[in-house]
Amino acid sequence: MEKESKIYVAGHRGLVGSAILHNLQEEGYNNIVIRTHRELDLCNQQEVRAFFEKERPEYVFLAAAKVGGILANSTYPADFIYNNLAIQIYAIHNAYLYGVKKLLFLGSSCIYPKFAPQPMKEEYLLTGILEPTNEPYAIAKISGIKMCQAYNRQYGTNFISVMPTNLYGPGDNFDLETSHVLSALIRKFHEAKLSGQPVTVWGTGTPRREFLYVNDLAEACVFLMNCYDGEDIINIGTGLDISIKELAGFISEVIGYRGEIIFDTGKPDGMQRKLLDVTRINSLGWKAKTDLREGIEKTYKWYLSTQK
Ligand code: GFB
Repeated sequence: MEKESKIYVAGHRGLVGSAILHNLQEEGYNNIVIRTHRELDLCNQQEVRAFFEKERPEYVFLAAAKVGGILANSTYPADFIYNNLAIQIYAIHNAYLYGVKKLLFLGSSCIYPKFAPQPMKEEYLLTGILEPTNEPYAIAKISGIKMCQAYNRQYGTNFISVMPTNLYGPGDNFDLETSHVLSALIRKFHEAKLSGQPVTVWGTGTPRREFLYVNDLAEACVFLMNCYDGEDIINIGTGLDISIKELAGFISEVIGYRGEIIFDTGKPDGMQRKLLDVTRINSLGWKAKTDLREGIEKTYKWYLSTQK
């Protein structure tokens, strides 16, 4: 990308899109196109086509998606599969029709099989059954990967796909029903510290997850847009995981909560372990920078700033 290249960041108000937009601006890219949901409904075929016809972006970061934690995925499976498929189909097809030079599609680590060996290598895609709590979302994301590869093969486009691990950071969703674990626990521990009530953590606490600070992901996406042209998907993570119980301990320390922690085993655990093998991106020359404690502190600080 040149500093003056026309770059469309789809989903710039979301956790990932806003971090990518911020990174591009910091790096001096000065011809960025954005649209709010009200200005452009990415699930509307005509609107998406008209947008690409008018703006003709050279580069596209496809960070728009319907996302949520384990409960949201199990409660709204239709919304997850419909919205994600629709966004991908129209954006990827119009990127081809209107000559986009390169598109970066954001997938998810939940595309890998439920029982995949850990850490999960890129080649484990489609080698086993998926985790049922997020199968519709995973199927949509796998379709996005396959669409990028199919367009590259048939039409010679340059559409790459990246698979981020579980993300967190400023701008995350803190709604207790729909959020992911890290932001949910920040809110729960913060509120429990104020109320003196115990904290309820879902599941057994034994599942292990890898957490990547969203600004690191944004940096990796801009890095790959500039230096990776390939058919293969690329994992983006830290290569380190911790149990949900350890995460709860970590967050309680940062927040200064010393009360009781209850594990609600009536809630699903989801995948027992979900750790990405990051050999491929590391060998391209990128590594995650932000350690978990520092990332939690920054995210908590941001959360507190929204409470005033
Ligand atoms: O973050 P999370 O919802 O995503 O849950 P997944 C991770 C683990 O934390 C699960 C536990 O074992 C949860 O049961 N957990 C404990 C909690 N307390 C809480 C809480 O208060 N809220 C939440 N949300 N979890 C999602 C997928 O799976 O990960 C998506 O459903 C997506 O498709 C995303 O891929 C990255 O890692 O289980």
